[in-house]
Amino acid sequence: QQADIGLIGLGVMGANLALNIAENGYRVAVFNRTVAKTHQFYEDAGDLKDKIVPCETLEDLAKNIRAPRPIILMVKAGEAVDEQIAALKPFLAKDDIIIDAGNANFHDTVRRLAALGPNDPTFVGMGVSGGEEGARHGPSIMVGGTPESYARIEPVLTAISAKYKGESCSALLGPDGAGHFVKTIHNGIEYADMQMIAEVYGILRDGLGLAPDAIGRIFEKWNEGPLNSYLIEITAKVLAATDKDTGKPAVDVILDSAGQKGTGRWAAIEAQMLGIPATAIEAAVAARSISSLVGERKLAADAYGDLLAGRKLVHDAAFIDALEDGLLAGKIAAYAQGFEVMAGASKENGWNVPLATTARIWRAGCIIRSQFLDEIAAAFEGSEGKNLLLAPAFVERMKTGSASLRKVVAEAALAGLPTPALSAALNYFDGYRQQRGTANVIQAQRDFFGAHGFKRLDQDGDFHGPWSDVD
Ligand code: NBP
Repeated sequence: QQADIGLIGLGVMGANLALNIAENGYRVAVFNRTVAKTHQFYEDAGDLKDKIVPCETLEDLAKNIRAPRPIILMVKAGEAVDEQIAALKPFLAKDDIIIDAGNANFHDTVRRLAALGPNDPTFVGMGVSGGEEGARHGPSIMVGGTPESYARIEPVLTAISAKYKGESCSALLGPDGAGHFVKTIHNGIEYADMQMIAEVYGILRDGLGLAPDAIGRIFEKWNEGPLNSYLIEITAKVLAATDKDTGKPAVDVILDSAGQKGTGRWAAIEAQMLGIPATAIEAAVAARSISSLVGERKLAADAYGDLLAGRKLVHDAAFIDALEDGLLAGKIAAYAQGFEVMAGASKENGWNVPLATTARIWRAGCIIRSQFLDEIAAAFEGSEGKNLLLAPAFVERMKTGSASLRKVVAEAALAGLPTPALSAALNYFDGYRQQRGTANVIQAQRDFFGAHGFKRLDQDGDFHGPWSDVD
């Protein structure tokens, strides 16, 4: 019996996705560059073996899938994808669909689609989030492609995707690179969210002198309120864990240098290219870069010493509440930025990315999944194209939440504790709501040194200033 679908790449994500597909009743033909991994995967598949067809060659893989063939590529992003497409093409027909499910840069997805000839198979760029666990039991799936391609793979994607109150977390978000672009911004938002949580952890650790288990209990409590989310939940768990070798809290033996594979940086780069502020995401990327300067940070710590003579913050219930509220306000501003970048890219590329749907398919399965995204989805219903900060429900929240965020950022600054993402979020909010900004001075400076001209508040047209009159 031929398989319903193929999957190439039995690494962490591919193997789990293949088992998920099999468990949902679809027969899946699998191939991996290193053939031994294919056999091992089959041997370990247990009850699901009869739904899996292990293949040693790509020709074998193509023969074992019912035409027209959908084939998921889950290999390392970059050249490996181009190599696999080239190797696979000779065995495929026009109606087949290659689905790149890795973390591709959307520019590559657009290029790959454009490079296909009229008799080549179709190409779909699909972002998958949720890590290993999501791939196995239900990821969030962000698809870029034609409606025809999506219609053909929709049943299997719907079946394997995460469900939020019964609703599938898989959707077609636009043509060509739209799915991979949205996945990139998802990861950028994920960076900002993680960074803001880490900043609050830093305030609790260094500003209030709390131990990891005490901080963990605070996060655990917050997880029952409006901050309820996967990231808060795992942070509480991480803080409660004990290192087996030393008996110390696990977080206390982990080097404070964050890794990054590049998607957060791509999000910041794309935002810059579009000219759309994503300062909380940029701050989060930069914070990871600073974290990696382990040796230099030691030198700087020695050079500057404790500038604030160990100034501690006041530990009371009101400040803990402000941290909770402030973190939520920071999140609102950071998510607003991420959605603005998607709206901008959507406009620029003519994608028509549905923002409410995007928020909906992030409610479960992905790393930033949360109750909060349900509120974002509701805010975008009927008001697509508007900054989240202008949605009435969020205006109400920010009216009070911004005061908490301000308190947190101000207190942290006075105690010498870094809050790059939280303060970026606050500054974005304050800049965005400032009717009379300060760019009048910038325009005057530009006109002074470069005769760039400026607009006036009281007259139409372009003007130059009286700069020659001043010394
Ligand atoms: P792994 O490192 O676990 O697996 C990589 C896979 O790519 C293996 O099957 C490997 O084959 C294959 N591969 C490589 Br490497 N180079 C190849 C080449 N030149 N030709 C053919 N196959 C090649 O990665 P993973 O974590 O499963 O990630 C896969 C994709 O999913 C990546 O794009 C990643 O960014 C994305 N992603 C990962 C996560 C996550 O949480 N890990 C989440 C969301 C998306 P081999 O066995 O022969 O080496």
